[in-house]
Amino acid sequence: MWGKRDDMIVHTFEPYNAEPPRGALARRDITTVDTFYSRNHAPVPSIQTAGWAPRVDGMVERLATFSLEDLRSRFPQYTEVATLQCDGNRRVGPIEVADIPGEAPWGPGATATARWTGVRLADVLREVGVDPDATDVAFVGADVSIDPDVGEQFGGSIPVRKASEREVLLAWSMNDEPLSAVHGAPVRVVVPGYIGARSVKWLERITVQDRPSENFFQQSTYRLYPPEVDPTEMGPGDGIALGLVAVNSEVLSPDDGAEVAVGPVEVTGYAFAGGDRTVVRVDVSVDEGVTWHQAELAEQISQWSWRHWRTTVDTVAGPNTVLARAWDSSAALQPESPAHVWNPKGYADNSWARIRVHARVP
Ligand SMILES: Nc1nc2c(c(=O)[nH]1)N[C@H]1C(S)=C(S)[C@@H](COP(=O)(O)O)O[C@H]1N2
Ligand SMILES: [Mo]
Repeated sequence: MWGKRDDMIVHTFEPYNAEPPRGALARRDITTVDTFYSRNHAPVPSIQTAGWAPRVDGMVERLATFSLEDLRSRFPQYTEVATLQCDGNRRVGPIEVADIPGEAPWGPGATATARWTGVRLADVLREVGVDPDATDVAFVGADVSIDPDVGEQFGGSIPVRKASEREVLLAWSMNDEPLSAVHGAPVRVVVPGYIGARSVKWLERITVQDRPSENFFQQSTYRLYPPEVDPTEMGPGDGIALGLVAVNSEVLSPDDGAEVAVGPVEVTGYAFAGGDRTVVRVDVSVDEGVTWHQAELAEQISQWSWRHWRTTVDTVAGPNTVLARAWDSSAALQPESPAHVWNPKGYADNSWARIRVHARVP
């Protein structure tokens, strides 16, 4: 379905929400398109590229529309390797702490990295002329939520300052192939370092304005509420708007619950730091965090990408727990447990990675 591998873990078919098993992400800097998770709030819209031309409006000197051909021919083309991470990534952790009704139990697979090609949003904004009093750039996609409580197109915004950075793209290509329908064709936004929700797919409209987007998906979802509140009683603008991604990591191999041979076992995983931070260290423990040792970090392939890591741990016969925790370039460290980060919608679980393996004596 949607060009994805057969072993995707499908949370819902319509809208399509699916992630690969963790092992499928292991050891590869770039995630193949068939393995890249997909997160959708509405049915995938069918868009004819001919006739499609997103419009730029709001606090600009010149209203404009740009077809795919306009974007390709009028602006220089750039490629960025960037990781996308959904804020529901790893929600399965907080769900184990206390139930989170109505939210899918995403594992660690709602994180993936691609090579995105397109034009810089900054170049497009320069072309239309941004009012100096503008503070935010809002995006709207073509997909309309089927939830009667929502009933609007997907959208969200980022600060003008971020929108003017070179890494933010209007992309038509993923891993050197044309963007597929489920990933936002003809053109999507890619906002490296920000929660996946801001990388709006099926881009239809860009509005320069003096406040954050009023869209449901900016004001009423992707908000961090305090643990004691009932999320159904929250209104637009309540809680903290999620934006920059916090440092996070996961074990990718062996699989959680795997059987391994007793003795040395190779452990691999990813670590990711949002904003313009990078991963600088990953620690691994097999004694519940009493002692740690540093994993070997793979090269940072782009400022905006995850970093893979590997190490060898010594397992003892029977059950073993493997923990991992990453540090970023601001010296931020992952918090210990999902209980520490629990919030009523289960967003932003960046607690220590924890898997169990069973070591067998041959
Ligand atoms: N138009 C539109 N854009 C969207 C979404 C959506 O539902 N509609 N989902 C967002 C969310 S929450 C995430 S995490 C990413 C997922 O991108 P992907 O499906 O290409 O992996 O797209 C974002 N952009
Ligand atoms: Mo997301």
